[in-house]
Amino acid sequence: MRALGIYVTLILFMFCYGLQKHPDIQELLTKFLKNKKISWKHTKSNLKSSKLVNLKVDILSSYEVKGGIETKKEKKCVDCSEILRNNPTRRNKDGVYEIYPAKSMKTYAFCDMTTNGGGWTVIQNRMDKSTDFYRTWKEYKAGFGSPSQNYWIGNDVINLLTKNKSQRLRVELQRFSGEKGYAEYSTFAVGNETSKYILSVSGFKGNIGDSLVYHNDMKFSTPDQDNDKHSGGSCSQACQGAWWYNACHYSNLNGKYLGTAKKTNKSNTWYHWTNSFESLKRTRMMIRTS
Ligand SMILES: [Ca+2]
Repeated sequence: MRALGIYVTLILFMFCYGLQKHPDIQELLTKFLKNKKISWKHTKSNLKSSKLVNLKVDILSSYEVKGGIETKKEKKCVDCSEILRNNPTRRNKDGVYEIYPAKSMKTYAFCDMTTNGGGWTVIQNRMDKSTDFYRTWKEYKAGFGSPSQNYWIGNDVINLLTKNKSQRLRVELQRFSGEKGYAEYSTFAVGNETSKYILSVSGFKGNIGDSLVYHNDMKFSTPDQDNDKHSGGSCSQACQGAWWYNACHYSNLNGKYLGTAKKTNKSNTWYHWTNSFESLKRTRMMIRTS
């Protein structure tokens, strides 16, 4: 369709100059097309006299446009680190990007292109209580929320992004006092649904304490699916979240968002930072190929 559009434009252009000599037209067209992102060549011309007496002529001419408009096709990238590798101009441009965790699977992720060199795919983000995180297995599998605000990218996506290559996990937290802290793990992987999205995590460093090692090798649990080590009931239901519960937790980042620094194991909390189940103001989990 685009090629047709250009073709029609050229024909009209030629009629505007229909009374000039043909080589002039060609020259004009050459000038006209010189800076266009298309290549062209003249194919044929016909002269037809319409009024023999004063030698007024119409010139019919057709041009073939070769090639087309240049459209830059972005490569389909698996995650934010690949986006940054392919296009270094994205550095420091945080935002929502299209990613392809698998060939036929497109999703949207928030990319942190700034922190420690950037290239982080955010898999969890919480900033206020507008999004409910007390959700079913199916919802955690598929993901929910909005990448630029509160969201969980989805367990299937996390599995796809971590199954073939080693990923680093960075957890960033903020208290209601404003204080910020982080933890980084040198390896992080989540199994597939058959494994119940089992967690493998190791290599802690950071300034908020390690509240995830207790959850290493644990399966994911949601209110409607109890895969935890607590035989007396459902950790997910008791702690109002969805996590890799043991019996039950030292971290519960998908727990209730309370909006105050209240201390309860039902809240979105990271025990070893404050030695309590203090509810947090902001939480973010993001991964990157190391
Ligand atoms: Ca249980």
